Amino acid sequence: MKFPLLVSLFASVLNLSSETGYEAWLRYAPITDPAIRQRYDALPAVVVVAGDSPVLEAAREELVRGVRGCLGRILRSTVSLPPENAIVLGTFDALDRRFPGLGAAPYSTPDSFSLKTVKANGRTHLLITGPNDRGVLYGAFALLRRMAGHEPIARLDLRESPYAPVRFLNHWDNLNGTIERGYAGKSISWENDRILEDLGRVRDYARLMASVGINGCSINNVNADARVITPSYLAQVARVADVFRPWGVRLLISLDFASPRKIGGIDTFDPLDPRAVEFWGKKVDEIYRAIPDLGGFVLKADSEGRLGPSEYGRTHADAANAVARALEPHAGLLFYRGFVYNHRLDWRDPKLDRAKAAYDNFHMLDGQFADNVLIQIKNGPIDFQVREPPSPLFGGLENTSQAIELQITQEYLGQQRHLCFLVPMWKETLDFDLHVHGANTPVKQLVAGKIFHRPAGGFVGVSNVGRDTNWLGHPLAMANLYGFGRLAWNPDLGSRQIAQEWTRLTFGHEPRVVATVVDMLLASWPAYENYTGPLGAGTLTDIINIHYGPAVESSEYNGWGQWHRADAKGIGMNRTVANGTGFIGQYAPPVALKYESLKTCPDELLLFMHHAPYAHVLHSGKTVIQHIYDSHYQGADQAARFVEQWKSLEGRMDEGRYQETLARLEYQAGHARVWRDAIVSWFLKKSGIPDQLGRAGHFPHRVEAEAMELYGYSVIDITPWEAASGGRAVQVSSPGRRGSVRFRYAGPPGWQDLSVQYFDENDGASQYQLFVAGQRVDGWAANDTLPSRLPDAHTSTRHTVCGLALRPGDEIRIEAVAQGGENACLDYVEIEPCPPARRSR
Ligand code: GCV
Repeated sequence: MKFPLLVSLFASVLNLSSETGYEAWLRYAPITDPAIRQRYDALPAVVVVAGDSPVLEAAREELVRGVRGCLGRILRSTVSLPPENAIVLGTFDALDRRFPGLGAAPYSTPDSFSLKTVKANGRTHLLITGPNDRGVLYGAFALLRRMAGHEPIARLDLRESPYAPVRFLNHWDNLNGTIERGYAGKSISWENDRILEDLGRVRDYARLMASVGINGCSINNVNADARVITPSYLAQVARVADVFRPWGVRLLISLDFASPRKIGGIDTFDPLDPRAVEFWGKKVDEIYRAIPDLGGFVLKADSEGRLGPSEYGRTHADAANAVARALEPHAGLLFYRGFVYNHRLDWRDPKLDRAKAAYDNFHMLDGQFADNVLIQIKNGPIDFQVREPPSPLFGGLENTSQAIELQITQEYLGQQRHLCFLVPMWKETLDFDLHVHGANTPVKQLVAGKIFHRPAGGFVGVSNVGRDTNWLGHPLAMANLYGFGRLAWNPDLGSRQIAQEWTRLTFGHEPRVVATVVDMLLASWPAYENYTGPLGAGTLTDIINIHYGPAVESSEYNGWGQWHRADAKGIGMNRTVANGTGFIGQYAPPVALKYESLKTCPDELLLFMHHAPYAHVLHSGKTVIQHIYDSHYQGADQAARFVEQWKSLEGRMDEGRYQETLARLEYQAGHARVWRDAIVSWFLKKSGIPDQLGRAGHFPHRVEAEAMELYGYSVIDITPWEAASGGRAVQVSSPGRRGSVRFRYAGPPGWQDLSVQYFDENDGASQYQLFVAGQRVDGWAANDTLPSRLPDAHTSTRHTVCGLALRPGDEIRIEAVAQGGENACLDYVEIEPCPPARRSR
């Protein structure tokens, strides 16, 4: 660090005591700059609430809390208008009744709000109003967001309405407390088949949801356990609904479609069988007795092994309507998932295509669904890959309501170990014009029901926050939850604006921090795409199970249909109408024409739409194969740059979040190299075409572990082979579970960084020590919890020791003690010159 004194002075001015991330964007950090504080001098000291609902009470409490946090002032609460300026909270009706003459002009869209400064009887009041209590609550949060964002609030006259009525979250929490595709600890609601006793965290989560306008949340996995709607569970689930309620969040439940048979005491779940119909009628009435304001249900049927209407030869409309009709009297909604596909496709048949499934299954049923059914459609036609076109089904439903499903939890996108800000990706889909009937029909308008005037519609985000203190594991991942809420409220907001808002609220207003974090956020999805899946081919990860590290062939030769068809000559799915699967024909002509032709298909989706030879020249002027090489090197470099960018913020934020983020970014930089090397090596071997820049397959700074002197170690093959340098690694094989590897340094004398690439499985915590010329220079434990118990692409990781003064002939020795199921596997050692900047410090 160049100016330690300056930085520490700066830190003390900013009061940088450690934060955990638990408060997320609702920190209400003290405003210390007098020029900024002055903006709030005229804020009234009194808050008046017209009405006494729990939601209004939450709004009042939040205002008191926020103003106290930002300004250190405690607002006085009253129920009648005081003889001084006041903040007045209430619905338009209540304000009109209680304080006629204040001039709150009504506005009818549910959940909308108005913030208005009015003059009455010589006083200046700030009115926070809306057509319903929830709108008032959102108005309170909006005011506080402005204040925490250091924006002026004088002479306010602001109105906002949500873009769509549905702004919901889904959770894939299992009743035992685990979370399918959750990467931040256990469920905040469930444990051991019960709802947790202490729902404090659920309450704080509901507050976070409300603060960005989220108004519904399902709390159990779409791979649903039928027991969730049995009486003993319902009583517990109702407790969560009670905690959500003051925050205007309605609870939803995921259903098992086979419930009539599994828990209903009948031998059928045929949606047209009167006994099943009767089951749903009675069951839904019973559920609403327990939770009168239930938002409705989410239903995954006939998908990935879930039972559904196909069991009886019935349609998805039959299935949906059987449940929806029972919901109708209660004004409940049924979210029927469009994620229906056959995962036992014959991979040898070039005409079969999983991407076609959603449209094929639902388009022909358009108009047959009850009005309270929404088809919940994933953003792309496959499954949350790093790059997909919009699902054509968004344009295929004119007489059926729909909602878009976006994934906040980063299943295929780095599982919150990698930084990947998803708002720009979501916006590409939302802004995409599907040209339905040749008209201007962006996805956001279709899903909101604006184009075909549907009664319902909107946005669903798969959240999967967990019990990690900072909710999503990576301190920067909460930008995705925030961004989802903001886009669901207003999809016209820009990615940069959302990134800036979030950064300011989360890390404060120091200009360098804001600029750097925003830059990193905006660069992160392109970087992740660069080092994972090129040109729309898919994420190139292990698709069978973990969905994390590279595994190029895992998507091939099986029925899951995430094929990219890479072979010795080319890569990509031919989805053309002319001679491919015909998927492109599911789009309206202007879109289909663009994708069908190699001339107009955008590079980034080329391999989603076409099978192209490696020598095919892209619009960028590069060949496909050279793009694969270049983008992977570029992406890994970008990931390395994130570390340097972050380090430039040291001392400019609290130590806790600084260090936690740094650790994740350093890990990411190492894993991005694993990705780079795996993909590049695989394509080099498969295509036989060399990298024009000579990088692929050449690792001049690397010494393979299998080429070292081994003591108590033996060589093993790694699966998939591209997960390890040279396809092989070494593991401890001595009965004492100890071993060492050695080699002589043969490079020039000088300052060097030495990286040990090893496998940190989650079934042990092996110990390593590094010796250089007989001197112990470092030691560490392989005690991370990466998502595999094998030495593979998910566990390959890197430990770097910087600034070693190496001399030719030095013995480099690693001594290891294996522990648990882990065999202290080593892949290679890489020795690279220290960057000059670091050397000079
Ligand atoms: C909840 C993907 C995920 C599954 C998930 C499924 C779905 O296939 O890998 O874990 O199941 O999507 O969305 O239903």
